[in-house]
Amino acid sequence: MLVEKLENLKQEILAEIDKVDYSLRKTLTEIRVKVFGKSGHLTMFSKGMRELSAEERPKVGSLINSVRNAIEERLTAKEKEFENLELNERLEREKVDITEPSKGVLKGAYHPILDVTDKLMDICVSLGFSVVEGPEVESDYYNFEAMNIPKNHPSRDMQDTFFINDNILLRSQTSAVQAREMETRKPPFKIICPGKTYRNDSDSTHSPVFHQLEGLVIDENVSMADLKSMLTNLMKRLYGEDTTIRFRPSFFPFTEPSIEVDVSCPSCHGKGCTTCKGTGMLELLGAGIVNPKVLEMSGIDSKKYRGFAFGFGLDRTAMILNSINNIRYLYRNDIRFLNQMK
Ligand code: FA5
Repeated sequence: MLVEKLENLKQEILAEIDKVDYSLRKTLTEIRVKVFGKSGHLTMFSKGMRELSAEERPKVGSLINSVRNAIEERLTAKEKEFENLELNERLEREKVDITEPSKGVLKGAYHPILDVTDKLMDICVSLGFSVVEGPEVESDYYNFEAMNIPKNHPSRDMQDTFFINDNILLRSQTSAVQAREMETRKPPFKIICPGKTYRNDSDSTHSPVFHQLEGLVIDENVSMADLKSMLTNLMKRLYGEDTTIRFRPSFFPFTEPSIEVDVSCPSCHGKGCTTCKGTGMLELLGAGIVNPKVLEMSGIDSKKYRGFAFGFGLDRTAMILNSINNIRYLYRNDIRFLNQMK
């Protein structure tokens, strides 16, 4: 009786498995649970073995095993068959035609200001400078007073900036980093500091946010000749050997003597236009021999050490390098403009 029941179960389940087609493949799991699960048919037969006599038990036990093996084998074969079908289906769906022409890869590019900053930094590092950074939100002391620009001094007008309160402001020059570094470093040293600067300025060559790169060299015997030769070297390496450079006497409270350096205008190449206000040249940087008073304020012995410093306007440097005639293009994020910079 039991043997017959087991045989029927086997035939019934095998037929059921055979009937399952690919679209109903999940049914296989249901069949598996129905037969082998906790309350599955075969499990119930195994549990019922306890009630059999010692004589019947091995016979029925081996029959249960053979039914289990037969069903398991058929189930596994069917599962394998469906797995293969599924794999083929995926391979067909995800086929890549490697002979198809590519759509092209979109390449990014450095923003002109970042590009020029990197180029200048590379040149300066090759000349032995270390790169340092300072805060953009700066104290009045480091931005002005330590640079020999006391409160209410008229030269503050040249660098009208944005004040957070009476003593905190958005730095108007990277020269603020000079004072910080001179307080902590022991001469001799050579540093550059690139970064954002802010002023209440706005026209085709002035922006309220712009970028500078400050350079400072402190040593025992530095002179104006060293400064001029270093700047000429820098400019020629950046703009090419045939660049026209002009040194002009100027005034900065923190350098004495002071100079400004101009380069031929990118728009008119020296002829004179609205960008350069008819002069044919664009002012690019300020520089000079560090005022001994500034050295003393930062705790450096001005009898033993001298220094020179320079402050590049990086936006103007980028304008000249890429023949850009309005500084605002650098800040508009117009993709048509940026694409031309690649
Ligand atoms: C200074 O800021 C001095 N700290 C430079 C310096 C450093 C002199 C070390 C001596 C020793 P100046 O105000 O001239 O100097 O600015 C330097 C450069 O920054 C200018 O030549 C110009 O290229 C750029 N610049 C100044 N204001 C703006 C602005 N609003 N927008 C874009 N570039 C500017």
